[in-house]
Amino acid sequence: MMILTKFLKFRINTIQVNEKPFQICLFARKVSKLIDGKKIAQDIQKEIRDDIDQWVSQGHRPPCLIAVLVGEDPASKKYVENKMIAAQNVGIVSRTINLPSTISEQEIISQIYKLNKDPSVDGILVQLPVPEHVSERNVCNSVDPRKDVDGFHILNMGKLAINMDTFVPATALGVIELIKRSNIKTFGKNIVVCGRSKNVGLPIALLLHSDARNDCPGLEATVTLCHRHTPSEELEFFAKRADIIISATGVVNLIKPDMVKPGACIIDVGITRITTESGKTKLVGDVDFDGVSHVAGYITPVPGGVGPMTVAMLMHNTFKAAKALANDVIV
Ligand code: BQF
Repeated sequence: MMILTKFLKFRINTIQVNEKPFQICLFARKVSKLIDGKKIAQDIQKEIRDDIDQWVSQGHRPPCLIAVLVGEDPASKKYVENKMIAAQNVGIVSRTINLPSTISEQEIISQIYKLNKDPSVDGILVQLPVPEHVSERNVCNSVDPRKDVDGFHILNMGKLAINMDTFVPATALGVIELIKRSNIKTFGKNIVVCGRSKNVGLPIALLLHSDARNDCPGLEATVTLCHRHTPSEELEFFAKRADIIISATGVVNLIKPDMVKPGACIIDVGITRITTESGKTKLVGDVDFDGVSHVAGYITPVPGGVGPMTVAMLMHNTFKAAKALANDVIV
């Protein structure tokens, strides 16, 4: 019984039988706690707003963020739009530079060099992905590391890898902040990260196994990084032992209820646009949400989970860049 009550929830419902109230006891499967990324992102944006208000009242100009958008990808346009709205909400001045998809790599890079030199610009982001004929690596490396609010420059990635203070890529920082603000402990825990992309999965894994003996907070987890060549039975083996599963693959329904330890925390970083039977498009994550939410202790929704956190943490990084540039220190 002890074991049962841990995972089951009793619910007393009052129903009417022959016009008399009857109390019945329902056995409900435990429903996990929803991690409301939208709400947490709003809280963070309020905090940043207050800090920026104070910064400006001390006589500084507002922070300034420039987004470089190459081409017409609708999802990318939407993401840039989300970032511009968030910037406005927190008191960051922002502008989007739209470039045609036919532009050469060299022309994109010379645009970025101009922004690097412009003292009124604090943060520069290049919306990814860039067109096929452009090297993402060259473009990311052309951003001044002090203005690299996405944290994708090799210098900042290197700093992250050795746990130095740097611009942490916004999605990774968003995932960590969701975990912290939901009071979920990572010290000595087993964490499975699915997906090893350089911009998302890898930085998440780097942060989670960070050591407090370096100059960073230190999350101190045992991290297993699974990827496309992890056999499904191995993924299942590691996932079942995980206290936290973070999935960033774009594989719909990768994380199923029978792979999850009861009470585990599930962070869904996946975003896939699907068309339902009724012909509408909607966003789904990597996690079988309806199934997993009956097993997990905590779960993030898609949309409204990690996505809004990515945007909020970009604002955090932009303010961080503005402060460091104004004080002439290197982050
Ligand atoms: C939400 C991104 C893949 C590739 C490049 C809120 C965003 C998304 C979802 C958003 C993302 C994903 C961004 C929600 C920025 C997150 O309500 O669930 C916000 O704007 N994101 C990006 O800039 O580049 C990507 C995903």
